[in-house]
Amino acid sequence: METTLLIIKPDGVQRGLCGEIISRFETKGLQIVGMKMMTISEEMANKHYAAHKERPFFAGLVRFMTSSPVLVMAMRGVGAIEICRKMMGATFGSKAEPGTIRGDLGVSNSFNLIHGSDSPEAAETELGLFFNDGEVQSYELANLNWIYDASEEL
Ligand code: D4T
Repeated sequence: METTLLIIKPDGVQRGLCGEIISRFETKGLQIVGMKMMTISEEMANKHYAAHKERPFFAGLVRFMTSSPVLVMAMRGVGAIEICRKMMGATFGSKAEPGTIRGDLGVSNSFNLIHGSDSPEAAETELGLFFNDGEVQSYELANLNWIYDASEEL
């Protein structure tokens, strides 16, 4: 099992797309193990997007991510990191494939609705940044045996 960090960005919250986006992950068979609404501070946004510090879009990205509340989620499943990234689609809404969240729900390149960790290392760091101890839950999914074929995936 992997746990990944997802953020429904300010545009997703403001456009009323939280339910639609969460529903896609739930119906896929992923398990929500953490969720909270928060307004990201400038300090947090700087940390989260530190890798992009020198990029020309960095200031706008930090302004956008701190402009309005976001919904932060911890999502768990076998291969959850890659599955979520695929479901999100390519970075730019204008380029993302139909069937993906960004491809179906947006056209903007900077307002791209959702963030998802892109590696196990990033997931660990980002979960630590956005969730405090005890905020990510551990519980058994009642229908786990119908989501995974226990003889193969687990
Ligand atoms: P995040 O990190 O938000 O999940 O997005 P991606 O992993 O898909 O894309 P990224 O890290 O390359 O970019 C982070 C964030 O910056 C915005 N952005 C990106 C932008 O406004 N202009 C650009 O040219 C790029 C490359 C969009 C996502």
